[in-house]
Amino acid sequence: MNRLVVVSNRVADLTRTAQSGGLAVGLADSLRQRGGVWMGWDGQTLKYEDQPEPRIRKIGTVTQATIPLTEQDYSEYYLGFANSVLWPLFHYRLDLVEYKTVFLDGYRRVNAKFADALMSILQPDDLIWIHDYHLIPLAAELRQRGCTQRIGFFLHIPFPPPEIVAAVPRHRWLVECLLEFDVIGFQTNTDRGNLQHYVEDHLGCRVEADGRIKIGEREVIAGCYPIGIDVDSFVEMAERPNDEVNIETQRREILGRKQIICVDRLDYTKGLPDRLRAFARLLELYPEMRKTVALMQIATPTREEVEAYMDIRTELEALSGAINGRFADFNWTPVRYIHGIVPRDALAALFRASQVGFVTPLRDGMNLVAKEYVAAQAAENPGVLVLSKFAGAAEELHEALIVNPYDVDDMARNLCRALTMPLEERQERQKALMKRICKHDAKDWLNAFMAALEKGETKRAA
Ligand code: ADQ
Repeated sequence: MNRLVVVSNRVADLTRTAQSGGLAVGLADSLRQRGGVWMGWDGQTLKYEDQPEPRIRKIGTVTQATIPLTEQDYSEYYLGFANSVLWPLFHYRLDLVEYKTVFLDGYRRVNAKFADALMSILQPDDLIWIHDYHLIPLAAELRQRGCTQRIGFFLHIPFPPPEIVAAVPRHRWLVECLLEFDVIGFQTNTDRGNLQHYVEDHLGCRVEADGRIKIGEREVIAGCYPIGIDVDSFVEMAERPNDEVNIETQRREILGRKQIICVDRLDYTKGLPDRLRAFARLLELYPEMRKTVALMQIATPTREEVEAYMDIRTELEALSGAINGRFADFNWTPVRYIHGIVPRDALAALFRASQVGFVTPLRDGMNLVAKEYVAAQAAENPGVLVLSKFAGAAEELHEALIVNPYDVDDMARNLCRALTMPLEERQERQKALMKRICKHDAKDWLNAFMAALEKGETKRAA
């Protein structure tokens, strides 16, 4: 088996059990199973440029190779082009894009730096798998340095329609860079279709029926590989007794109260404010629900230096305070807002102890929380997943209650339906959902992508 070299902006800390961020969680699960090298930024920022000689560290089956960035790189590449241009734009939020020319310079510079570092550790038979929007030009940079190994790319976030991509400064260059990869993986068919439309409309390329894109003599595979979770290990964590969660659950059971659980990185794409408004609307439309249900929102801060992220935090704190101010009683707090990271085993136990998983992003590549919530449920008495139609996961998880995250009344009605759903219907939905997340789990994602990268296969095994 060829050595797998994975590259992403950051490498996950494989020694920690608490991890937030879908890429870190999804990749850590997959890479531990196969073994290989994981290269990325070490999270350090230096004042001045340093030789990008990667620092090597072995953790179990994975060798980590990390490099630092300068403060200028961090500001222009990471906060700038990646998170103030590509992230909002690829999530259809043109209103939040903030572009400066130096951002693009920084983006190109850091991709060149990654390429230099990677070239120093590559072996001739390596397979290279690059992840996410931070590193779109990396294959082009590697090719310029003489790299001949096969290179794949997986986009964890959505790929928007051509008219939105066209708002990216130098969008044609960006997509041409993407086409330097041998395999381009997307979360959904919608995303893959959007790339195909772009290359047909803007680059005049031919797209074959099986998704191969012809570029002169070359052929690129554009495929749909929905990311999954390590279902078995999540089930095992959810079933393991957790004293703290159990005490809290028993208290709720005595009081006859249900719990709606929400877990996200604190990000404007996750639809948190309208979600809280929908919960308030539930209490307004169905007064009988008051004191019978509480919503727990766990939100971990990210990218706090970007202005739009500061705004969302302020908005959310004000909203949860306002809902509690309006509805709370001396013995009932409707919204519990936890600003931080929860260890994965506690998270799994909390999912299992919650009657509704409420996942309402305005736009999301996949959304692993939705799959984790399903994995954590007890088959004999499962909770109900209420899921945004704009999460990539909605393309697979049809048996969830699918909602429009912009329509507060629709979400409130579906929350009520979830909270009052008969046991038999809950069991049927859970059974079907569980089947789906097991079929497309972390291993299947890795195998399907690797089959394309190693052998050029365009079809997944049934
Ligand atoms: P994210 O946007 O980070 O991922 P998601 O897929 O939901 O979104 O993954 C978040 C992960 O972090 C989950 O495993 C979740 O349990 C964990 N997490 C989040 N908040 C947490 C908290 N407060 N405490 C503990 N754990 C927390 C990106 C894309 C997604 C895509 C993934 C994987 O934006 O669309 O699904 O990558 O490809």
